[in-house]
Amino acid sequence: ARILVLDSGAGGLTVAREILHRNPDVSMDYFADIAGFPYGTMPDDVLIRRLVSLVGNCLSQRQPDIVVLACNTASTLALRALRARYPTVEFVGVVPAIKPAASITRTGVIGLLATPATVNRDYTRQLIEDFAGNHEVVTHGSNPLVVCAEQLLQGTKPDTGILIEELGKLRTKSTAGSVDTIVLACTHFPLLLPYFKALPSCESISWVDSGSAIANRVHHLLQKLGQRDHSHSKITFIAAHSANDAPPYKTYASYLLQEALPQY
Ligand code: DGN
Repeated sequence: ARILVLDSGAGGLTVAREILHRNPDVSMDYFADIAGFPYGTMPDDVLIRRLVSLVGNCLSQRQPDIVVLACNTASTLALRALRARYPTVEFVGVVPAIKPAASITRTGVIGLLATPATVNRDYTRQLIEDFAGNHEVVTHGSNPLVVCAEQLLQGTKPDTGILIEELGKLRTKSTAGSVDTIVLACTHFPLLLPYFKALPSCESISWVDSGSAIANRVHHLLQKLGQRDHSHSKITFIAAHSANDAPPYKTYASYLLQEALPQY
């Protein structure tokens, strides 16, 4: 079975890493829509049209059995439209991990860090209503953190001042107590996790993301589809890019191979 992993850039790599870890012999196409980056500030109707057309092109060119929409901004908006348009494909969406966070928090205050679009979506509000229980959930939509994560893969270390400022905007919103659990609800953000964890103000924070749950879901679907490819994983990188943006395949590949497949 072939799987397609799609994001606006490098964020989906954090999901791809977990998928490869759990399913080492999968054949994967990684699609980075660099020309559409960032999704977090794109109008909803534009983003839906863009995704329906991109996915359509990928389906005809690469014939994936499973499409992982490795982007919270896209999944909280367009999953329904994509499933309706391409009913024979298995879509796996990546959405904020509110439910696991609700089982971890001790202070009863959860921070949701995502893109500006994701924090404002009805889908996200519904997730909070359904799964946060009595806990308080404070949110912050940050585009600067998405940019920091992209730049990190281009070799620029994140500016600690920006990390502190963006986390501060989240944490100061709580009224009931202090945030002890932060949901990384943008697939770019786990790239920044080592830098978040190194901040003195973050020593006691629990960090939650959706990566391993998505990897398990893909594993289950691969078993259901029943086709296995008993060779080493094959990863192909594809990018929608404008003439000025060189697709950073090499960086993507080295990130994935080092982090997910240390035996290579
Ligand atoms: N990685 C995407 C997400 O999970 O929401 C957003 C990145 C972006 O394009 N802003």
